[in-house]
Amino acid sequence: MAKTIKIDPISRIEGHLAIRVEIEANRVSKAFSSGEMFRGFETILAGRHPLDAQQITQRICGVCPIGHGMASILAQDAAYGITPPDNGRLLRNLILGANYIQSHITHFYLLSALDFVDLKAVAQYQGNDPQLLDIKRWIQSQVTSKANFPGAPFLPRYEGKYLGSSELNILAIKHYLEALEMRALAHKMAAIFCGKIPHAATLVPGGVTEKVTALNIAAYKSMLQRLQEFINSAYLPDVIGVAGAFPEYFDMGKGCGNYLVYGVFPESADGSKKLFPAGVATSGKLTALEVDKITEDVMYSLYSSPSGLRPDEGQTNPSPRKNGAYSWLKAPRYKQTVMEVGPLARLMIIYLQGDRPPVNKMIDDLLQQFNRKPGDLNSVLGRHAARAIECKIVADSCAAWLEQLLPDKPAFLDFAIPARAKGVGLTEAARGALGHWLEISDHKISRYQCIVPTTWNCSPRDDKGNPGAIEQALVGTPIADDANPLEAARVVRSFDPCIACAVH
Ligand code: NFE
Repeated sequence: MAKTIKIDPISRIEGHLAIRVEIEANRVSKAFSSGEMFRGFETILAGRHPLDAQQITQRICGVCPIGHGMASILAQDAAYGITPPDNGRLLRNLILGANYIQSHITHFYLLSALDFVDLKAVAQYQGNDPQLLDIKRWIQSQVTSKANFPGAPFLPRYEGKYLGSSELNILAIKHYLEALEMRALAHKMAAIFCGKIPHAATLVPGGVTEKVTALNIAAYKSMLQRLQEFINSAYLPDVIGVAGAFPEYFDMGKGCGNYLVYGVFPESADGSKKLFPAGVATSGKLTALEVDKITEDVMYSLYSSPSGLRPDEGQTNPSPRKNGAYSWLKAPRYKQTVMEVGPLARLMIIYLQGDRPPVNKMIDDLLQQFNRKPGDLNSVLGRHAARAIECKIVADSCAAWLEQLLPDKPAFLDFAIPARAKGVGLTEAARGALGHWLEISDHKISRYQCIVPTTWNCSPRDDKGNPGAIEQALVGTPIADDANPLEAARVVRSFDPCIACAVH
């Protein structure tokens, strides 16, 4: 008989997620992913001035506000029929690029690393690094502490196999501490061009309101160089170190194998050429994105709105006591098929297109190092590696975009808001494909629908009963100890879920 384990809440992610798994013969046989709160941003937006949208939607999340601001101004660009000047396009890339770097470093070190790194190893530390000595003293004091939660926020934890080498553990803990500084630095770097972060002030339809000056280019550049050093000397090697110590995670967390990318970081004036191109890969076959094939099912979601609607006709009617429903997330589908979104999806589209040799080489080198095949990237380690490789690609591209800025030239253009209009803003937030669908009537927002990366990845079952991407990735996961379902937590965290976004 199946045994049920509930991880609720799953910690070290954004927002409130409950995972319920059924275990048979020490493996997950079924999984259910539940977003546990309703937020209602789409409802809040109805009746508002269209220019409120990029401010209000950024409040969906403190981690990826730039993604939401960007989707919102892209939807307005489309509705108003405007295209930003080159400076505006480049500043948008630089602001979003800084947000990606911040988000990926945060995810690996501050959210995921403690799934693999043994913090207790610092008790063996014999060196004289003041930060490590502080942590060592803190760990030692916690052993004898009478506090209610001795060791919080790091302990208690699921017990299981962690990194064995104390040298690697101590290096990783040092990088964990550095990552706190690096994420702050990436935030400061974004704020050079977006005024403040989180919740940028300068993102507007038609471009970006911050000026391009030699001074702010130089400031961004100096911060970017430090971040590039950290990515090259810590982040990438640490992911390789984890892969070397836990190679079995190339075989765990295998998802649906279908990838969806809207495309992001325009590199041509009309936006048609992108650093990460749009595309769909279904079982290894590439096709062009058809936006009107996206729908949202709600049979198992806590909404009374009709199921299977396209987002441009979407509705959000909460129904907290709906029978049989188990999540506040809707279930987005592309051609009624489950899709994974995120850094792995973005790299897989480039890899399958095959026209970017340096990116393919980075992926092939990684696979060769671990004697693995491209299909093995569909795994826990594949997602962590894709995020780290992407972080490097984005940081290096930011350096190139900086060089293309034209100081003292305009970064936005003027526009008029029509009485009636529709616009779709498709971009990629750090966690994957993000779309905002806007409708304006009588100069006000009459409909606003968001389909968010984690809504794709963490969705419940659809109307046909097909489990969502994370639900599928959990099936087959071996669980060595029911009381410490560390393996399941590692699978879920590899997707970098943000439920605050997903329920929006
Ligand atoms: Ni709240 Fe977000 C990103 C968006 S994820 S973090 O990245 O959009 O659903």
